[in-house]
Amino acid sequence: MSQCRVCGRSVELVLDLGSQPLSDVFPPEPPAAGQEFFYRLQLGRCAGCATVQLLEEVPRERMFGEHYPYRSSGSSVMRTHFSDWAKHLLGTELAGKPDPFVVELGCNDGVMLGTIAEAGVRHLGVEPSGGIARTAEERGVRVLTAYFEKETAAAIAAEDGPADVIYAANTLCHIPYIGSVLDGVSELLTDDGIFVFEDPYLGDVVAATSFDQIYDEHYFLFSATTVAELARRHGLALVDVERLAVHGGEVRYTLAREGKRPASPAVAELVAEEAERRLHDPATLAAFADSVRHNARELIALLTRLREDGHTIAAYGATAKSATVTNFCGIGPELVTTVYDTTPEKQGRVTPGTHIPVSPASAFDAPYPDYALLFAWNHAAEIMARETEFRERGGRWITYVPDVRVL
Ligand code: DWN
Ligand code: SAH
Ligand code: ZN
Repeated sequence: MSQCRVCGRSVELVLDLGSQPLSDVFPPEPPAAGQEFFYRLQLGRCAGCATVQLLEEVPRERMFGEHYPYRSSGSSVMRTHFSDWAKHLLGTELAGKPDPFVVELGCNDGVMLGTIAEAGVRHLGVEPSGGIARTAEERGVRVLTAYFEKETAAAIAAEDGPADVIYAANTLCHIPYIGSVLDGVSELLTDDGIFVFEDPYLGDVVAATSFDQIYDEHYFLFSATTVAELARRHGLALVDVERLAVHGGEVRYTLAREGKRPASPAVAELVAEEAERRLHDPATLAAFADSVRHNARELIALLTRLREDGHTIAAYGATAKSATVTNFCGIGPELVTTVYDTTPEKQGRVTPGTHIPVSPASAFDAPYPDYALLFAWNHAAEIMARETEFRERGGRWITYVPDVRVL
């Protein structure tokens, strides 16, 4: 058993999703046997602090580097989400300060910091993936191409001084050396500054059986209960929580130095709700694991039956999440012929492990498949609003969240 990255106690297995490839490495063509990197995807729960986390670790350079393909700006809903947040910060935390400084971990293509840069506010994005870091720079964002950890934080503090706001979206849960990150945050933050991060919420993953939120890059499934404990261990306090609908359900956590800010009632309310529903109980998590196995069986049975009946099936959105689904269920090109996706860096390549060709989303109608498996289910509203003709021509969407359904 592995050791908890928060408290050091042992992590007990909750769900074994088997041998998996890297979720964001799309090979240019189907690799020869043995040429693709695989690791074991197992989710566990700490016997001490209850933090839900992966057991095994993939070296960070294999995941986040020059060719990391994810582009945050690929969704209009997410672009609005991040520009709204930047404007909120500009109008609240940053307003009235003489020369405020904002640091973002995992700024990706600058989807959030672009708005901060346009407002002329001092900022720095810390982004280890070189390709997307340059995209952010091209839009006027100042970027340090590095992994954020304690040493990086010390270097930033020495060069730029303390940060009023440190922000991380869908990034803190990607960093297994979380203690080093929290120490760095503590070192870099002004005395009354805030560290805000948003990540997929354990409560939503369990409620919706969204097991594709579990993959190499997602080391943690946080909750208010476990984040409060994480903060406490680093001289910080959880002072606010806000539930977000994006990416299938997330929580935005706000941390401040212990004793510096009063906690909003929302914190105690969410912690109480988690206790009430026994969110961290081994029995709850075991039931979640059963639901995952059930939904995976249902999905493979549906796809197999549709193919036997002579229907064509494609998929929509070559998400990192879908690597877990296709590899756990054994969904390859014989079941799903093509995955359509808007990301140039994924197109013309094949999906990790299962080697389904990825084609531009613009080719979805040439011709439409009978069924489209919605891998980007978290962007369902945005995608369905655009792809109305698929339905009009008799096409049907398939989802597997919260359960397997033809829509
Ligand atoms: O946590 C993470 C999140 C924020 O982003 C990272 N570890 C990696 C990545 O995860 P993902 O790939 O599962 O994220 P998305 O946002 O669900 O990916 C959507 C995919 O679908 C992208 O490849 C773009 C594509 N897409 C599309 O083809 N048409 C997306 C939209 C909205 C569309 O309309
Ligand atoms: N914030 C964006 C990107 C999320 S994808 C959004 O919400 O859409 C996760 C990002 O974290 C990637 O861009 C990856 O390169 C970055 N990342 C991974 N490890 C990191 C680390 N140690 N420090 C800073 N960024 C990191
Ligand atoms: Zn622990």
